[in-house]
Amino acid sequence: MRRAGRAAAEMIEHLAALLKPGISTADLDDAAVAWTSARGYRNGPLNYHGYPKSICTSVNEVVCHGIPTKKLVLKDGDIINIDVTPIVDGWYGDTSQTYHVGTPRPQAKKLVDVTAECLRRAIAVVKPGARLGDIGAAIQEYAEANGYSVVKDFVGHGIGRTFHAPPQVPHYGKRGKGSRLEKGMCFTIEPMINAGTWEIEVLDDGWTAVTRDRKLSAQFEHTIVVTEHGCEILTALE
Ligand code: EYF
Ligand code: CO
Repeated sequence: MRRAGRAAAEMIEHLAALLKPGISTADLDDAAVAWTSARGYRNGPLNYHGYPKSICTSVNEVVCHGIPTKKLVLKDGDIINIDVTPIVDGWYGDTSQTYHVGTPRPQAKKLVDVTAECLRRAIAVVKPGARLGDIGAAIQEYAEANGYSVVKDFVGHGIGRTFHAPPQVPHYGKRGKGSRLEKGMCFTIEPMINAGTWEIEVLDDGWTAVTRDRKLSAQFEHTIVVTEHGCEILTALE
């Protein structure tokens, strides 16, 4: 899992360096395929439940599972979440980050910064004996204190030799509630935070989740493992 997590972190850093106005999300998918195949890795999303591409690219009001396409050319001021899951010797490493394209817009900057802080606060509460509700509460309290809402339709998940395993990890909840965490558990935390309503719709392509009010959404994701006294972020470079 350390190797898979490190691969995911290096892969997303590689793709982020390509971001600029004028690049299409299909260009990012092509670069992802080149990066993984050069190393003998595969991409978890490709053909997963029939998903047609190797990464997810979710722009502006897209909450998650945006499908890379030549038709979507990034422009100055956009935000884009890139979500990668390389498979290394059968192990999955899943991470995503939201980036500004060109010059950040102030409202987008606040949303992206708050979402990153939601993930940091969630990771900070992870240790043996903590509960899943402690993770959700850390995210929900900080997001709502900043006037944002938490997406409820998608959750973090156990991960290892399969992409999605128990437990489900909601990004909302109550402290002291839910299952207890145990040393050795590997799972993702991947809060999706909306500028407006928490409600989402899925577009006619059957994959792309967008905010119901078409306001901005941001997401950050890490794969972590619970350790004796806390946790290790497997998808961080440092
Ligand atoms: C069955 C999918 C299935 N799921 C998760 C499957 O990186 C991910 N999360 O952090 C992630 C990426 C993909 C994914 C790509 C495809 N799927 C998506 C939506 C609905 C669904 O229903
Ligand atoms: Co992911």
